[in-house]
Amino acid sequence: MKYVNLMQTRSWNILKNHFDIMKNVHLRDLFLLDSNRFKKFSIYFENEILVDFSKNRITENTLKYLLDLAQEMNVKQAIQSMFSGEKINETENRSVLHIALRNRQNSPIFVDNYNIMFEVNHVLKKMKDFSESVITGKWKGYTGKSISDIINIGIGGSDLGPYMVTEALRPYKNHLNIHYVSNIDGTHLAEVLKKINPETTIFLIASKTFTTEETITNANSSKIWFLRYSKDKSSLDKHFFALSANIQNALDFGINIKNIFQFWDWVGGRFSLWSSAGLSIILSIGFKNFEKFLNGAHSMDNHFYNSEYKKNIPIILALISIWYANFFGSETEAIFPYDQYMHRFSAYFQQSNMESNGKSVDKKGQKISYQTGPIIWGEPGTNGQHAFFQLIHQGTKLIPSDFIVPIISHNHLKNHHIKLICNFLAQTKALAFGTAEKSFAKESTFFKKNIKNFNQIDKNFLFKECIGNQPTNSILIRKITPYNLGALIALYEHKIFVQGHLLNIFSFDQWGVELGKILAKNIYKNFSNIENDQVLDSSTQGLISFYKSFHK
Ligand code: G6Q
Repeated sequence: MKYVNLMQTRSWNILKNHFDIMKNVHLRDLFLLDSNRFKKFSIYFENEILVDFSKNRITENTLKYLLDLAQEMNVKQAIQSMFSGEKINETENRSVLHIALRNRQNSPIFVDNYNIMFEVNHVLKKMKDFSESVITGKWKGYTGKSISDIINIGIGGSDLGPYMVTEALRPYKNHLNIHYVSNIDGTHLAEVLKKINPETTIFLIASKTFTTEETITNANSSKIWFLRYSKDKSSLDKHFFALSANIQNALDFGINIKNIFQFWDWVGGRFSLWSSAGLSIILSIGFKNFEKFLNGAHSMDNHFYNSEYKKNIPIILALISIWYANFFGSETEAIFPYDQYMHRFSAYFQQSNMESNGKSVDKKGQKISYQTGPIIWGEPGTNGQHAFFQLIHQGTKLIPSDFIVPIISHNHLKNHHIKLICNFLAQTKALAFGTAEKSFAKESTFFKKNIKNFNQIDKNFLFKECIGNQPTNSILIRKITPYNLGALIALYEHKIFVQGHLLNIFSFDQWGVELGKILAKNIYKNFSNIENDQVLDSSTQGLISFYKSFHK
């Protein structure tokens, strides 16, 4: 594929001129001028998901120019390259095929002339059989008891995704207790081990590389802990499983070949929840629900692959993101799920987007002169409203945000859900339109009580006014079902892909993360008095000496 610098496109120049007109336009005026904005700027996905992007600082012209940019940058061709298995992860010489893991049509997909769907289906079947035997109680531990607890040991991509989905789909959960241990801080593992019985627990060691320090350390400690009870190495076969692309390392660790659930180098860690790295999800919600989850993602893949530019949700959301980051200079994007079960959703996409698009060198290896990936953050609503929303309402920063809201709740407590919805509507309305000085005064109980004449000038008005003009996307979902969650995750994955393509960066490597893995290992040598040729800076050396002074 030809690499294009987006700043050298014709559309970029048009957008630059257009921005001069748009930069001071208020959303209030855009809505006053056009009563059809909602209709014009919203898209439905299968009557299950509505994406309303009308509360963005865009006009029909803006959208047209952005879509021209996507066309000029050949986004469709890039999508085809990914879906057909081209090695678009060039710095690691790998295909990027998480879409194959949910390719429910089972159409052949080739990597190095080999149809990978055979292996994908083989592992899926293996996960189905295994999960069913655990859930039904047929799988027995070393003392003959059925399994009650699952511990997933993994970090980053081997933790965040499975944990997020297991939490988001809690209403579909069976009797098994699922625990996630990621941190190398021994506290994480120790606290989980306190709660479980070794006779009825299985350990899933989730690591694509099977070399990650945190995971291997936690896995080793778990093995030692477990063997203290079972006192028999052969009992590991009933309790230890590997979810990995590195079969040899899993075998060396002592895992039985039958207990290895493979995935492949063409599955990026942060996109691996659809692979065997997501086995904990299947154990939590059952294979049938997992299939629905895959189906939802596959439908979104089809939407992404087939829809024309102007109806393509991931493409439009990516373009809007570029609009704010590269023209308005916004540095962050927030994601607010108005659903308590989705409390890890923002954290998951924080990794996904920031690891993918946090780059500063373009595909030709040249230093980039424009903004790349945004900082992603967020917490569930309404909690955030009582915390950091203040800064969005009245701070100095432009913060585009997504509100994700289920229409039907899984829990029918009187009035709760309607109040949640009202809060979401109120927030997106206030963020867009602000509070004009006088109307705020009229609605405020404080002012009603304290100020007889509303027209009276009070200097505090200045401090109470919210200017608005903060952009939001509202993503309404009929219900958070496995199918819809699958589609929603795929939507965001594809948005990240389009952002990366437009920014002309390699989205599927993560050399910064790899650096962290190497650095910590080297420093560990200093503690273990292993000879090494590192020259440490005075700060690091000073910190090490201070630490050591307590451990003499
Ligand atoms: C994800 C990243 C990173 C990775 C972890 C764990 O895309 O590469 O978050 O998932 O570092 O790696 P392993 O699965 O290899 O242990």
